[in-house]
Amino acid sequence: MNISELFNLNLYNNTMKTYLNLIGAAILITLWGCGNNGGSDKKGAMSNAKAAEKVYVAPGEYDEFYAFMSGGFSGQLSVYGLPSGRLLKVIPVFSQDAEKGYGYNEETIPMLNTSYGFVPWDDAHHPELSQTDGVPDGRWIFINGNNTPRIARIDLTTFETTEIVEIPNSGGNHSSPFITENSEYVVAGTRFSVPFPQKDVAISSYKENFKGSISYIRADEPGKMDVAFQILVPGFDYDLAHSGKGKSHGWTFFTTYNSEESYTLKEVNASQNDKDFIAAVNWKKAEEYLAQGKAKEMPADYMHNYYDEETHMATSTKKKSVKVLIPSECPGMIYYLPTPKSPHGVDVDPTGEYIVGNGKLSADLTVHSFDKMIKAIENEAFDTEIDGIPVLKFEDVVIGTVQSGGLGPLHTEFDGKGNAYTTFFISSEVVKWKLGTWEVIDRAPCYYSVGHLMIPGGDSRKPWGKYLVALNKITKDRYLPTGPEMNHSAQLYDISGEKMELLLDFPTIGEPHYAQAIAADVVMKNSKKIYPIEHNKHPHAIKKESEAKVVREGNVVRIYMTSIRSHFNPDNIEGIKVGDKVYFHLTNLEQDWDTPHGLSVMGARNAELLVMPGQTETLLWEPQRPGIYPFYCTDFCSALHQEMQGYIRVSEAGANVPIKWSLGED
Ligand code: K7E
Ligand code: CUA
Repeated sequence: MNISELFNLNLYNNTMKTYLNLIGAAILITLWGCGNNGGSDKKGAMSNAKAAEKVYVAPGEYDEFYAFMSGGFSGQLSVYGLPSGRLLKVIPVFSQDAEKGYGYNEETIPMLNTSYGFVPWDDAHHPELSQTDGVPDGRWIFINGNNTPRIARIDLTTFETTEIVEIPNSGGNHSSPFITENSEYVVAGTRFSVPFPQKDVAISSYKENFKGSISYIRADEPGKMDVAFQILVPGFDYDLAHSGKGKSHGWTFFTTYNSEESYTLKEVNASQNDKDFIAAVNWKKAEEYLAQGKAKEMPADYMHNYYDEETHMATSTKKKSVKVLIPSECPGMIYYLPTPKSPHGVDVDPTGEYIVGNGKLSADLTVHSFDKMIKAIENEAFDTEIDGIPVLKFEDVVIGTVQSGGLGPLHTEFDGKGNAYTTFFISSEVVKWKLGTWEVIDRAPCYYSVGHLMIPGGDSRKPWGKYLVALNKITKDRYLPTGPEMNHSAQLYDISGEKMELLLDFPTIGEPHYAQAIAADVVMKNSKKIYPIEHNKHPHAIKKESEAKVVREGNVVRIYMTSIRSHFNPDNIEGIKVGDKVYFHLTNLEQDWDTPHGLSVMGARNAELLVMPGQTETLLWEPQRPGIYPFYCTDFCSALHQEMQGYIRVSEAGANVPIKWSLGED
């Protein structure tokens, strides 16, 4: 929701008028009431010197945490160090990235294949670290693509995207990819309900034809990500999710809005019901039904793309069907927990007992109890049933309400010391409150309009609980102006004491909806430095310079090329003709850490290659005009980097210049 939407809503809906006027006022205060950021105004930070000391990481020293921030509409994942806020890397995931050649070179193009063909962009919201026993284990991080529903796995030994699976029967993969306690599954609920399976119907037939889907994606084995099963659910919007932990392991909780099942002017029509739901899915039960053969095999088109680290190559496999479970045929598999008005985030505390619903149009937070929920289910104390899904009674599941005094709660995380921290978008603040007593302990303003927040390990069983990062939607005057577009902004707070203390602002890339962080030592000890050349199984790899060659196969020319400081082999090539498809298969023979070589070719309608030590990558070039074309290394690799260059001669289509290649000879 953005501000203009909120104001528009005001025009349309009288019943909400008073409330929204309040919202409008709060926004005005938030955005303009704080005034300009003059040099001496510290805006909530502790004394500059004290804060600086807490975020200072001396030259050559390491940060304490890796933070992984979603790139939102950049489609990528960025890696920051905490507490310094230094950008360490941008990992391309769903979008082509010219810097690394991702999605441009032949090896990674298949990563972006979907059932719609090559889709070089997505909107990435939620990074989610793999877990063992409910604790982030540093093996992988997953992230969702919202637009063309997908989930990606990033391997944290290489910090590369290694797997992407498309989610069929979904429209807007938002409640994703929240993980189960031992990384058994990542989940994917559809934000937009659509016809299931897809078909051509009148949009006004929504209630009859549109359905939601909740998917469980097998996640614990690299290369084997697949939709294990889907649950067909009513046509609501499934917004966010979190899996249970500890005592609630085996369950996942999904927020829903639009239980009205409206399909137009949703800002008004999907805000009518006083309560929507949290869907509680017993996935262990679903597994039982699956084993009993209760699932229907339904046709579905979706892609699974996997990057093999030994062949240095991604392949796409088309999948043809999914297993679908129907709630009315699978009693005990799913329940609805009534939750005030259009909840956004749903967050489970480290003990697994408290399920926090962040009702974005409500001022208060609603906390449900897992134990109470189980008791209500055992007593069959149901209010009603929707499409075979029992609806529990609100008073049977609710255990507490946090009277926050804030407006527009979105997301909650935990510090592992009995405290919860919730973001309030409209009143632009983080509120700290106590689990069990529900009392507010502290509040800190955010600059401005915070969405998610993140505490390292803050959605796991064992949060590190030392820092909190607020991920803000609006930047305005926080940095030097950069024209109409300002980067989004993150703010780091020290939460080790009773009061939150603002330490640092830093700009981010794209829109970091959510982030996760992990203690650096868990990840860095497994970080790879090179790809051993002897393990390179790329079909067009060569292992030494003497194997360099140029081979013509009809109008396809394959250049088997090597790079090592400071030359390519070969560096003179002749016999290429207009109309040829030229493949540069470049193997980087280096076996030292941080010694990539790049390759670019004049006029190639492509990006560079950036080849890591021991890796092979391929650039496709279709020369259009005769002439002499330089190519060169793009990454300043050595004292003689500028000399790392060569020439290719391109002749007319009908020419009879023979294929010839060389390095340092006539
Ligand atoms: Cu709240 Cu996409 Cu998780 Cu943005 S979402 S804030
Ligand atoms: Cu190789 Cu620069």
